[in-house]
Amino acid sequence: MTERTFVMVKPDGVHRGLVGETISRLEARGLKLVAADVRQLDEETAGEHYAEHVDKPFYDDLVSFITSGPVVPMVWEGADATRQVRAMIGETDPLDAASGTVRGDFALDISRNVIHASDHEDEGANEREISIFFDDDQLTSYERLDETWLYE
Ligand code: FUP
Repeated sequence: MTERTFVMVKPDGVHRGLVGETISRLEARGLKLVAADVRQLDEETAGEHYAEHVDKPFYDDLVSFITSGPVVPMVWEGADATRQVRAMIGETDPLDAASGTVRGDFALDISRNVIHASDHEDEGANEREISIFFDDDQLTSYERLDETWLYE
């Protein structure tokens, strides 16, 4: 099913120059970039994004880190985009993330794992997260020229 999913390069990924690498991987896979931005999050947005973790011991560090520098929030579209992207970013803890995934190739520490993507096991997380970061009119609809070669 064609769907949209939310992806964000975190401050460590931006500072380490991994924005292009991340976009390249998703683009080459065939996913379609429909929104992207560079911004620094305020505490309110960070709190909304990480609301499910508010009672966790790592919450304060999480918010302080994600607001500490620039992030690159994006929306990507494609068949089963949420699951496809999650497979490409790897497990939350880089120690468990397979080589070939973004976290498995570029991260060592769970709290500096380069990238966020909506979880396909959390029903509706993709749409909910997209709406925190983008208005509907910021999501661009277009066809990629190679779409006939990406899908049957
Ligand atoms: P993910 O969906 O893979 O980004 O992971 P979670 O939503 O479970 O966690 C969000 C972020 O919290 C992770 F990216 C890193 C951070 N985290 C910790 O710092 N320590 C933990 O024990 C678990 C998560």
